[in-house]
Amino acid sequence: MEAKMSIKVVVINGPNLNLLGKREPEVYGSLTLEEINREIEKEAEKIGAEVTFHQTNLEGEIVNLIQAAPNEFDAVIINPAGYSHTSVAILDAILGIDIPVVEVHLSNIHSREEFRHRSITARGAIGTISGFGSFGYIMALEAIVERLKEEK
Ligand code: CA2
Repeated sequence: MEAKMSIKVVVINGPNLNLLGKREPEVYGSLTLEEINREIEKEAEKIGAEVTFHQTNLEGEIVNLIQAAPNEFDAVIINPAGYSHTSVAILDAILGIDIPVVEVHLSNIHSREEFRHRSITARGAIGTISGFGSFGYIMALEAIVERLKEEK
């Protein structure tokens, strides 16, 4: 019998998201990044996906992670955090890979300060989820699994 292959997804979180749960809970929720990752992992197990997590405060490291993603993974979930609004380098890295990328924001970037309304990096994503807190990562995972099933 052929073994069922699970969909492999890398979750990349950008600068300051290591502070989740420790400051600004009214904006970003009270869960730590570790707790959010456990929630994503639980969902992944249910739907037959495998998830790997990275958090970095460094723009170039995000670029490296995105470039390397297709060697190991079927899709990327990314919250580029503050770099969403500034980083052409991260956008270019996303545009340079041929696996689906979903952008997630915990907060609703459109209801916040004007400088957050535009995400430069989102142009490279198949879709963006913003404003649903940590549940956004779960939605992103489900969207990816559905999209990859459709493509088969
Ligand atoms: O809503 C999101 O997920 C953001 O990507 C979060 C970024 C922000 O710059 C984007 O506009 C929207 C900021 C992440 C900072 O996270 C912190 C968490 C706790 C305490 C301080 C910062």
